[in-house]
Amino acid sequence: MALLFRSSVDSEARWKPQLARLMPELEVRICPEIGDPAEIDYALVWHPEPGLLASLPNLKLILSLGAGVDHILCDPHLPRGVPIVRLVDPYMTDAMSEYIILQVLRLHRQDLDYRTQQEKGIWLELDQKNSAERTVGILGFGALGQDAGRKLQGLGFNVALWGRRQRTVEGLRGYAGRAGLPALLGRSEILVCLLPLTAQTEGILSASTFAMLPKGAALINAARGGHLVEQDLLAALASGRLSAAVLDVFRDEPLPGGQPFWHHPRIVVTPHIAAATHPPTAAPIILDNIRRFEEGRPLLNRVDPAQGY
Ligand code: NDP
Ligand code: OXD
Repeated sequence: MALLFRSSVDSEARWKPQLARLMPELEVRICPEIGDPAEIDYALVWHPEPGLLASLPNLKLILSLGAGVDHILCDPHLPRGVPIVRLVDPYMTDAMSEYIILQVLRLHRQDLDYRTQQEKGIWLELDQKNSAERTVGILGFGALGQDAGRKLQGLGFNVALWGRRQRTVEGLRGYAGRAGLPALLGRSEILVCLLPLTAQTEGILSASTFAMLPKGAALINAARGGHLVEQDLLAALASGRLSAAVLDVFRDEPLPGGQPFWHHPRIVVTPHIAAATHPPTAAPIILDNIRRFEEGRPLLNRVDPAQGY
C-alpha cells in the first residue's frame, strides 16, 4: 500500500513520522520521487501540479491536506471517479475560530483607530458599542462558520450565517441562497467570509455585495483570495463604504511586494495562517479515511466535485 505526499508548502519531515507511527504498513513516497506510478494507491496533496493525479493509473483516493479542495478541483486533468476527501480537524476549527474572534474583536473595539491615534500621540475616547449591539454576518454555515458563529454568540454578538441550504443549528440564525443574501448583508456590520471557493462563490466579495452592507462595515476574509475582487475592496475603502478589512488569503500567495494591501492603513494582512494544518491531529483523521476505504466503509468528509466543495 503506497501513498504519494505532495505539498507546495509543507515538508515531508513534519508528516512522515506521524504517518509511519500510526500506519507502519503504508509506504510514503514524497513527490517527485514517485517510483512506479502504478504502485500509488493514495495521494495526500496540497496544490498538486496539474496532471500529477492523472499520472497515477491505480489511484484509489485523493486526500486534501487542507479543509479546502479548490487546489485539487482546479486541475483540468483531474481523474474522474476517484473519490476526494477534505480535512475536517477540530484542532484547525478551533484555530480558525481563534483567528476570527481576534479579528472581530479588533474591529469591534476599533483597534485600527486607536493604533493610528497612538502613532499620532492622540488621547481620544471613541464611541463604543457593546457586542450585543453588533451583528456579525458569516458567509459559510459549514464546519468553520458554525464553530466561529457559536463562539462569537458566546461573546454576546448577534450572529447570522449564510449557506446554500436553509436551516437553523443550535440557535444560530441561517440565511440561504442568493435570495437570503441581501437580508444577511443588510445587518452585517462585520462580514466574515468562510466559504469554499467554487464557481458560484468566486468574486462574491465585490462592489455589489459591499453596497448591501451597512455603511462603514468591515470585512474579514479567511477563506480564499478568489472570493475577493481586490479593486472593489480598495474602492469601497476609499469611499468609506467599508471602514476596514482583515485579509488572510489572496489571489496571489505570497502576496507580491508591490501589492497596495501591504501598506494600506485600513487593511490588516496575515500570511494565510488562520488555521494551518497540524500533522499530529490531522494524520489520524487522514489515516482513518484510508482505513475506511480499505475496509469498504463510508468515507468521512467526501467532496462533491459537482458542487465544488
Ligand atoms: P464546509 O464545506 O464545512 O462549509 C462550506 C459552507 O459554505 C457550507 O455551509 C455551504 O452551504 C456554504 N456554501 C458553499 N457554496 C455556497 C453557495 N454557493 N452559496 C451559499 N453558501 C455556500 O467548509 P469549511 O467550513 O470546513 O471550510 C470553509 C473554507 O474555509 C474552506 O473551503 C477553505 O477555503 C477555507 N479555509 C481557510 C483556512 C485558512 O487558513 N485561511 C483554513 C481552513 C479552511 P451548505 O451548508 O448549505 O452546504
Ligand atoms: C485549508 C487552508 O483549506 O489552510 O485548510 O487554507
